[in-house]
Amino acid sequence: MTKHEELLHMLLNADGQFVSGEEISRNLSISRTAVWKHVNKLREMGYEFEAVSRKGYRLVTKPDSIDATALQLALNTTVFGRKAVLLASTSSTQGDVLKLAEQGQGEGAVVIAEEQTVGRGRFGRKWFSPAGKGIWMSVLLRPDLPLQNTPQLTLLTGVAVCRAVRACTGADAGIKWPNDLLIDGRKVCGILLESTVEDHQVRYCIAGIGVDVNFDPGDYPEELSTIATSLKMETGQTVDRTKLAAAILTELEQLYYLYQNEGFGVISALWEALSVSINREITVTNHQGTIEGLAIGLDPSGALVVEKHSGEYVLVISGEISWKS
Ligand code: BT5
Repeated sequence: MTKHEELLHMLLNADGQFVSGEEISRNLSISRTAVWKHVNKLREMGYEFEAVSRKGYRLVTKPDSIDATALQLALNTTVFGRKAVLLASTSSTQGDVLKLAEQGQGEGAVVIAEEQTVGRGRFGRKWFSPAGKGIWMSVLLRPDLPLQNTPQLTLLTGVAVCRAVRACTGADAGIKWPNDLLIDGRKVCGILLESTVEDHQVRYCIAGIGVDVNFDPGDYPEELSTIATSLKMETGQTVDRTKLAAAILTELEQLYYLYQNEGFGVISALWEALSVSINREITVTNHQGTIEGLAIGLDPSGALVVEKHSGEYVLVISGEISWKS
């Protein structure tokens, strides 16, 4: 950690209380003048402090944007997010991570943007990603996997985001098969997993995660206003996007290593426990047509098992599901 990161760590840990200049200078082994210089460096990064003689410094506000230093301090990972590129604006973080992957960047590298101008969903759909309102993030994965198992990574990513959202905000988020997080029937997060393949083996995957964090109702365009929601709208609280991004990456790393060591079974059980799609009468629409039946659970490969009204079981690996509310 650099000195200003250490200083930030101390002030963040003080939870809004004063930390004396003397204590900072002792802990960081720097002079009082150097403390002042590092405080000013943090001010330039958007942090605001109250400085009172004989009391010291108190952190008053953090920058509104997702902050690189605070992200590193909040991460509880060894690899995921340790290489992080933070951008004010980009077309899509998926494309940025693709470039990193092609340059040979290692697993766990992340691009997070304040805004995406051409954010995308599945099947060429658009993902609305206005500045400062959400987490628009892509993560590079280099799993040793056959192509047919990549849907498991979509499910794993959904579990990671759902756990992080619940832990950080208390919101009652659930997973709609395969890739949406819903709160009270409205979409709060979408996941897009894209894979690059060679000889039926995955070269790398890019897990794209979009979470609507601090939207107010008026921030949505009309077509999303009845189907989407944000964590702020659901909890009534502005959510610290940096902490939430760090929590997502921390969950993602833990689950990803668990998956690599123990296989899909444990991820599948976690997914089923967080799912809002299981035990529902659903309609599945995909390129093969439409299927109606009861969603039973996941099979060992990660496909959704649906019991049709005829009693026949079908496995669904891609598509869209819907149900009557
Ligand atoms: C998804 O697709 O839900 C995947 C979304 C992935 C977005 C992330 S952000 C970081 C990374 N970079 C990208 O460019 N993408 C990834 P799908 O299941 O196809 O859902 C798309 C549909 O969700 C749209 O057709 C809209 O109906 C709805 N939608 C669009 N923007 C939304 C938003 N901000 N919140 C809620 N719903 C939205």
